[in-house]
Amino acid sequence: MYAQMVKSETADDSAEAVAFQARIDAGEKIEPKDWMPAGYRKTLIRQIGQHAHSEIVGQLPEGNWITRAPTLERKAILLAKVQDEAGHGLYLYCAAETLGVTRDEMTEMLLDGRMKYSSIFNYPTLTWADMGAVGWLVDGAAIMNQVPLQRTSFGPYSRAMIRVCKEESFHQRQGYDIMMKMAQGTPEQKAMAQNALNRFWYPSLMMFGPSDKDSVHSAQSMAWKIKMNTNDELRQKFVDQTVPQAEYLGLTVPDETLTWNEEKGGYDFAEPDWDEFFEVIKGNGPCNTERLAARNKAWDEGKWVRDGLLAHAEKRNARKVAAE
Ligand code: BYC
Repeated sequence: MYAQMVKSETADDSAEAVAFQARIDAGEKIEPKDWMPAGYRKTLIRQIGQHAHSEIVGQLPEGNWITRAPTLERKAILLAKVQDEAGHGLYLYCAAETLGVTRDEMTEMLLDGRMKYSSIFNYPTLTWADMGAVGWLVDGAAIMNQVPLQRTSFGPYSRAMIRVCKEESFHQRQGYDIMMKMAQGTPEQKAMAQNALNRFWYPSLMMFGPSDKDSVHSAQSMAWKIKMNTNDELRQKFVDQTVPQAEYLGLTVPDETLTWNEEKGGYDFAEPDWDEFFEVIKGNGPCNTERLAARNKAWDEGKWVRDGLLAHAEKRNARKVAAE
């Protein structure tokens, strides 16, 4: 169905485009110097760039708790996780740079609102239990999306995903471990865990993007294997995986309509509030202003470092040229 829709929407029947699609259909990887349609390049820059920004902005809600982690061990683990997110951002910026855009250009587009980052990071982290919920649900949703992306058609993106997924699995387990500890703790700790689940459940479902009928990019992105599944397919898999985990914790998913559907072999569940989702991605979520202000501050305050590194590189280069 998707392939038919795409064919009628795009009219590029050039020999190059036909050969390109044949390579994708045969499961070949596309490498940076290969010919690619302008739309393929543009979509990848948008998606990989947005993904990279999500990793970097995603450090903020968790960084908020590093100084307040309840034990030295928890602090060390959280610190390592937040550092991993920075690393993921860097691999992804590098992957996007192979498509002809610089990291500085992408950063400027993030800072002035031309590029997005994941909606989830516009929600606040109010208690320590939120570190559990973020690791368990947010990293869990990220893995659900990213495991198939290890097979995505663009070589540098798929290779970056392999490493990212390994680290995300550790992140999810550390989140679940926090939830487990709190759910088995005092009644107050269990209530904090339940409250975190209540607040992060629907925003986590939103991470997969709008429902398929409203997803503007899915058809073309799937034909190009930039996306491997639809938004609704991944959301369903996430719910099916996560509900038994919540039951194991003794916590309740905040959805009274949740029921197992024998026929489809999955849960029926309530959709998130899509009006809220579209407001958040337009910049009107609870923390959008704060997140972008933090990134702008870091960018402005890091200018002297960037300038210094550039001046140093220019001097070294000039010395090298003079010596030759
Ligand atoms: N947030 O046509 P659609 C992580 C936008 S975090 C914001 O379905 P697409 C991490 C979309 O960009 C996860 N915007 O789009 C975990 C488009 O607008 P534009 C980061 C969203 O691209 C812990 C419009 O809505 N992962 O890893 O086919 C700590 C229509 O949507 C969202 C990735 O980025 C959203 N949730 O599908 C730290 C994975 N959803 O661009 C970090 C790679 C949709 O036309 N990305 N929009 O203005 C993807 O797989 C896809 O881009 C999406 C959306 C599934 C997210």
